[in-house]
Amino acid sequence: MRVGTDGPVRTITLNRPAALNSFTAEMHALLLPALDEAAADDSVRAVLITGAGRAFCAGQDLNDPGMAGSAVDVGAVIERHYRPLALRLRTMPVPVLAAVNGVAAGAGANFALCCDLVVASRSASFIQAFSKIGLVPDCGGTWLLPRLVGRARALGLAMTGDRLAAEEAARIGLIWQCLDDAGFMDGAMALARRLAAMPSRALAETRRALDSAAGMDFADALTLEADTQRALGRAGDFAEGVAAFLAKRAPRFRDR
Ligand code: T3D
Repeated sequence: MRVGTDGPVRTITLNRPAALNSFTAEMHALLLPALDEAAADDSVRAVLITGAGRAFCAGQDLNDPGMAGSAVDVGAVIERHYRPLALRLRTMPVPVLAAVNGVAAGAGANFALCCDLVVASRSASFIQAFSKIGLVPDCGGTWLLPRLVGRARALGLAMTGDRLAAEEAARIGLIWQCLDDAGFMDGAMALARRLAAMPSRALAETRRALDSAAGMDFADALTLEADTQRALGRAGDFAEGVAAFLAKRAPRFRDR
């Protein structure tokens, strides 16, 4: 795995291209601490995750002796690695962007979908590969898929395991945007920099409020909005955003 810094953007590149960046126990042991470290570093205001080579991530490495095979408790693997990873992504204090540069399969697809924004290159694709090996979607897939694209499409994708092209993924709302292959990483980095210049705390609260409201009735969601706005209204970024608007200048957000 490669971890880099581009101003306020922390970049994490899955780096096992020969095996399409599939997850091993060793990779998990690097990935979660890298996210924890980005979360703890106040200079980081956005995280961009991508893959080296022609793939984003092919999910679980089916050859990894530490994690696959009939003797392995697959549920324990999920509890040990994928659950903490998914929860970490959904509680980051800054926005997380998945730049899906190629195929994203199995837990690799849902790992991307756990991120706040997903952009994919036109040649990329998403595969819910689980059904082909006798499993159900994991890494948050059962929760995310129906919420993103509705039950009919979620079941279609999960049961068939068919490849979904990036353009179609954007059209049906599975991801944010499909970008041309040429200049893909520049486009993704430009979006990450844009997010990094925004009020991080408000963006993280936006994610939290949307995720929480999904399990609430309308009245409770309105209460959550009021509570969240009350807290954000007392924070520095709100004062800065209003002051910058009135002074017709660019804001300098600092809260996290
Ligand atoms: O413990 C547990 O298992 C629980 C956790 C489960 C979570 C999961 O993610 S389950 C789903 C696991 N992932 C898959 O089932 C996807 C398997 N891969 C594929 O279906 C295909 O590789 C792709 C559709 C992603 C890409 O196809 P293609 O034709 O572009 O590439 P390829 O030729 O199949 O793969 C290139 C190489 O990567 C190849 O190695 P080789 O022959 O050149 O030495 C292939 O074996 C390797 N590779 C691809 N995916 C994986 C992999 N090696 C290990 N694990 C993989 N998941």
